[in-house]
Amino acid sequence: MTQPTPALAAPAVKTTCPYCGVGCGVLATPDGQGGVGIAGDPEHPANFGRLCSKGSALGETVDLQDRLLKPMVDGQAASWEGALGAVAGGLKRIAERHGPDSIAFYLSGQLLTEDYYVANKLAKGFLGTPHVDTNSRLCMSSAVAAHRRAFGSDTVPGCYEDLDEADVIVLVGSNAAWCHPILFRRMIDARSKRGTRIVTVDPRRTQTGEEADLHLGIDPGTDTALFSGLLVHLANAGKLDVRFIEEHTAGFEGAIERARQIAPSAAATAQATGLAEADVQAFFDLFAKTQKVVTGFSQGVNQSAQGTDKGNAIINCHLATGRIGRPGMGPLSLTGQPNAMGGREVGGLANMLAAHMHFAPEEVDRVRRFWKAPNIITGEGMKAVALFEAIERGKIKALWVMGTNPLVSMPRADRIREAIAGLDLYVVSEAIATSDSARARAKKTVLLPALAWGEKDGTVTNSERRISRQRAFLKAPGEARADWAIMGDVARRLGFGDAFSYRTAAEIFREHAALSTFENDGTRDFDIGGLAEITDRAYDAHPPAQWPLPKRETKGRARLFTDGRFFTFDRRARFVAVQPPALAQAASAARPLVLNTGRVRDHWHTMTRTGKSQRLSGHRAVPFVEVHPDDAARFGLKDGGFARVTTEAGHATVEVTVTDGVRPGSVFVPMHWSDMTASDGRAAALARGVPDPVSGQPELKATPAAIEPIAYRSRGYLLTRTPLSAPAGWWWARATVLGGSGLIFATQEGSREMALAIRGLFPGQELAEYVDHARGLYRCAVYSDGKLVAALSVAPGDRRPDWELAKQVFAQPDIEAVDRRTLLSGRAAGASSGPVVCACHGVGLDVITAAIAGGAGSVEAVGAACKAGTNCGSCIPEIRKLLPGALARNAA
Ligand SMILES: Nc1nc2c(c(=O)[nH]1)N[C@H]1C(S)=C(S)[C@@H](COP(=O)(O)OP(=O)(O)OC[C@H]3O[C@@H](n4cnc5c(=O)[nH]c(N)nc54)[C@H](O)[C@@H]3O)O[C@H]1N2
Ligand SMILES: Nc1nc2c(c(=O)[nH]1)N[C@H]1C(S)=C(S)[C@@H](COP(=O)(O)OP(=O)(O)OC[C@H]3O[C@@H](n4cnc5c(=O)[nH]c(N)nc54)[C@H](O)[C@@H]3O)O[C@H]1N2
Ligand code: SF4
Ligand SMILES: [Mo]
Repeated sequence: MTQPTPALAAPAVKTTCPYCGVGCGVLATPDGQGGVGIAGDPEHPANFGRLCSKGSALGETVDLQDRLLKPMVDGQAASWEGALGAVAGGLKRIAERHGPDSIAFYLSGQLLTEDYYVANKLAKGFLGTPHVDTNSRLCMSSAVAAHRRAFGSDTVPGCYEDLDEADVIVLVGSNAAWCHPILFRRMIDARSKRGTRIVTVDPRRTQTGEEADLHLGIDPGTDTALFSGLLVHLANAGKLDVRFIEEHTAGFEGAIERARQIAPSAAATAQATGLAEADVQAFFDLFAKTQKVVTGFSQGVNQSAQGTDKGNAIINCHLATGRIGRPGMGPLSLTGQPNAMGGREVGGLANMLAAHMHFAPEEVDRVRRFWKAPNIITGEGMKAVALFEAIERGKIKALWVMGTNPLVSMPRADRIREAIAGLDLYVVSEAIATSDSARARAKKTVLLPALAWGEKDGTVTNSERRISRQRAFLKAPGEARADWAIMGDVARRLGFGDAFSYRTAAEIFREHAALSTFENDGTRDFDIGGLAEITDRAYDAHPPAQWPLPKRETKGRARLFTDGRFFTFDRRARFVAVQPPALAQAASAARPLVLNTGRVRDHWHTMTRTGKSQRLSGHRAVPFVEVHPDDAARFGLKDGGFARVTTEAGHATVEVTVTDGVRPGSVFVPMHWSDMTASDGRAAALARGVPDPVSGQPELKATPAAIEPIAYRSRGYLLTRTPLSAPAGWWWARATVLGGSGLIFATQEGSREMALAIRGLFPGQELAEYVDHARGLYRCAVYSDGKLVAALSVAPGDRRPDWELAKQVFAQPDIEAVDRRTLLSGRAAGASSGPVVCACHGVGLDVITAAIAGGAGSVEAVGAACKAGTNCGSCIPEIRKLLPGALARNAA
């Protein structure tokens, strides 16, 4: 097990944020009582002391509520002995009866490198199953495939400093303002310092698009046309780097020929992408005349049925201009998860072996010898979508899920649940007992309690190839153990003890580093041989470092391909002739809309962690669908009302947000809500997930969908000190509030029935009520020993509940008489501050608009007036949008 650092009066521990791929350094100061103070690490080169809203709120997520603290077998608490025996025994039996390839692992880009390494080694080298895939398949496998096609290796050529030094930053399919906030602030800083221009390419006008100098709101899925058009323009305008193309690349002729077929001119590009020709021309000119261009790309590119081609269309433009491997320029894949890159390094994807090696016979042999592996696999395994289909067909009998929640994140998630039910053995390594995937059941189900952030120890690699330490600063709670240690015990029970006798994370890291450099000699990009003999002490103290870091080097390299030499056999990069956009999502009468899915600012994925934070739960409290005003009119939807969204895969019922930020014909649903946090809000149940033919990454941004309004008789909210389950038949969403838990609900019951129901829920307690059944209104505050324990408000179904005021009152248990009146009247003595914009200081919309009305004319002035935006800055784009003149700065 890992060594927890002493908890009492401890100094700040340097660690790394467990959320996005920016990989910010965090200073964690444990308070000795299980809590922790959080600050940005001023010395970490990813963030230099800054943290976004999610990072800043980490302290609110380390409590033990809902934690899985004991192993469980078929719903019963079990000893470690019993649980490990069930896992090892089950795996052995299934391998003997059906062959090792009836066993699968589904891993995660949130595992530490050490955990990931052990899982991969156990499965691919010792159990002998190739079916090891990871949620990174859903995240950046198209970027991996595009890198490999272009560079011969999965290499991110550049680094964050390139963003500081760029003159133009193009963000394709990236809402960096919300998803990579600290990097986005670096981009905004570059704009203030050197006038860097920011261009966004996204069918939605997100907060990132709002901040951009030029926003290109393309038709969904048409990126290959845009970048083909750009390649043609660069050629026609004489902007090619002919020498670079000749000396360092191959395949230009085929690529340009194809590009000319797809988008021969700016006019044709405009036609193919749905953009105005002037905008296309402005983008082409800007790109052509600027040497220092970084093109950042994320899920609008990767999560696409043509994701790999989209990536290569972008890389083509950088190769054609020689803009790669030099400061301030290059393609930059923005990785999502904290250790997406570490997973690639160990070979966690089904089409990789280990340490950036694949399945050439000499590679297989090399890894076999290094691991002394008795059962090394010789070819690729199934990728996530195919893997779950094989589970459904009964081909896979045992599945071990680690650090991911596929019931909420895999496309066609309803089918995933059924598939799992048919497994002979389902093992889940989890930190949270109540996650949807931990609550699923198979013929035999084993839950293994994992250490979580703050308790575990190891390394993660961020988007710029920088390896940073995550360090433990809290005691291991309950019986939770490190994922690698759990796997080591299973391996021992299977008879592989010698190869898995690790006692520390450092030991695993050394082996991983040694493999990276084993018979490498510069043939493989991933080489951290310089760390292969790192001592335990040096590992503990290790500062963030970029790879490659080969033997005899002490400092990692910031950039690759500086000499124009790549990892293909002839050392030349490859242009790729991409396919024209396939408009697979062409509207049908039954499903006339295109469903896009993605993220909100303050939640992380399936909310098992950010859902614990009241600060982070304020910004968006319920699952929603964004609809353009034209579509709202067309389908009879009202802002704040409800809609049922249906696709061939499933359905969801969510609140409607009418906004012209989405295009007509396109709707957006966030991915975060699960059965744990909402009655019917899972975006993954809706996504159809057609895989990209090259990478196997499923399309999560374009599923044909239908939408219809749904009406409820009543709506309201219920605040309680401890979470309460909503009765069956309610629509509900749960959010953490200060001092307790909140439900926002809608029902077909009237205020009269609701009044009866609440009395039934709190028998014998003191109820203060406001009743006006004639108008469908009922409010109630429940007191126990004079302390406020619950508050309920019910109103007719056409009113969106506003609970900001009630939440403020509920925050303290001993409330004043005025506040008692406030709860019942629904009106404040003071005013409600409106929906939260600034999560750090809890500043609401109404307070910010009041500050602006009072004369605050800039982000800084708003900050001075009400503190909003003065801590992490994640809300600055939203504040800027509220300022007078915000609309005026939309020009190119
Ligand atoms: N707040 C927050 N931040 C996160 C995460 C989180 O859960 N919450 N998760 C992390 C992870 S794992 C990831 S992978 C990243 C994802 O980070 P992003 O990729 O920035 O986030 P998404 O919201 O998934 O999608 C980005 C954008 O792609 C757009 N898009 C859809 N279709 C197309 C298209 O055809 N072309 C183009 N050009 N754009 C399109 C969407 O409209 C959306 O605005 O975020 C990371 N950071
Ligand atoms: N519709 C739609 N679906 C999507 C996406 C989308 O944009 N749209 N995006 C996709 C992308 S890019 C991603 S990355 C995925 C993310 O989807 P998931 O990986 O499913 O989401 P998480 O909530 O991050 O799941 C991590 C799980 O690991 C648990 N956990 C936390 N710490 C530990 C630990 O130390 N050890 C172990 N064993 N478990 C731990 C958490 O409690 C949680 O249940 O979703 C994908 N799905
Ligand atoms: S940008 Fe925010 S979520 Fe991402 S690593 Fe930094 S603090 Fe964490
Ligand atoms: Mo991701």
